[in-house]
Formats: sequence, C-alpha cells, structure tokens
Amino acid sequence: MNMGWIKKEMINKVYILFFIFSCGFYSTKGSLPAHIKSIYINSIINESSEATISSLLLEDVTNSLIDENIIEIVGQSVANSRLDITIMSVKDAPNIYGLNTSDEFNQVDEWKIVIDSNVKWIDLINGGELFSKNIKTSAVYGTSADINSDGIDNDGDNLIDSNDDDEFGPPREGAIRISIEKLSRNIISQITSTW
Ligand SMILES: [Ca+2]
Ligand SMILES: [Ca+2]
Repeated sequence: MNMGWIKKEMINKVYILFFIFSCGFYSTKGSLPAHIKSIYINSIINESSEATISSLLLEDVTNSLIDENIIEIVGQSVANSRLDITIMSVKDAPNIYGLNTSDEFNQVDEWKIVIDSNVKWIDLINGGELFSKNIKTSAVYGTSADINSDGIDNDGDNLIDSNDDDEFGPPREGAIRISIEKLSRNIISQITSTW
C-alpha cells in the first residue's frame, strides 16, 4: 500500500463525509417540524422608549401571518409554538452631516432610525427554539414635513417619494413605520424559511 493510494482513499472518505453532511443540511432545510401547526404571539417586550412601536409591530406581524395564511394563530394554552419578540432599542443616528454648506453649525439633514430586536420562535411541544435571531432594521428620514416629498429613498428600495407607496407621513413617524414593516417582513420570512 503506497502513500499515494492512502492519500486518495482519505480524500474519497472526506468527499463522502461532505456528501452526507450536505444531504443532511438540504433535507432538513425547507421542512417545518410536522408537530408545529399553530402559533401564539406573545406580548412584545419593549425595552425602548418608543411606547407605540410594540402595538404597531404586533399588528403588522399578526396581519401578515393571517394574510399570507402561514400558520394558525391561537391562544397560549393550546399553541404548538410561541413567538417571543423583544425590541431592545430604537435609536436615531445622523446619516449625513451638513448638506447645507451655508450652515456653519453643520446641521444634521438626514437621520437614520435603527430598531434593534431579538425574535425567538419557541417549540412548545418538544421544547427548545425553532430559531432565535437578532434583527436590525432601519429607515432614513430628513427634515422635510413629509417623507413623501423629502427626495430621500427612505426604505432603500430604489423608489423615491411619490413613486413609492410606502413613503408617507411625518419624517420620524414615517421612518419608524417603515422600520417596523421591515422587521415584520423579516420575522415572517424567518418563520417561513424554517418550513
Ligand atoms: Ca423608497
Ligand atoms: Ca421619501
């Protein structure tokens, strides 16, 4: 038995192992545990100072789950699974400094609002987490009265102002709504990508 043959054998074994692992990976991805047929959406824990966002998010997530017919929403006592959402923070950060050069104080013309959250989908039948993710979403707003006329692509989808149905409302309020909608869509896609 020469070294070349041994090396070849080892490489073959490594390939076989890779093959087995990749099969395992692909077969588990795309299948939700068969016992999970319903979900209870827990009260959202809001650690930020934005009092209204938890009810906005709860409404968005609930409506999306119902509209897209993803999984049955039920009460806690009969649910197969539970969705735990924690909003950890809502922060405003300057996005662009001093666009207006005549302003010697470098006034902030554009802000970015960032919602930082943790989302857990809990298996109430077998215990454990179906997923646990930290999710960050954001939107940009300026100093105009309405984000429908600020010349900013607030949600970053390449549609601006009147060309974008999502862009309306007072700047900060509109940006919060957009960030909440993004978070809701992200949560739904996390749930559906477990199927
Ligand atoms: Ca847009
Ligand atoms: Ca806009």
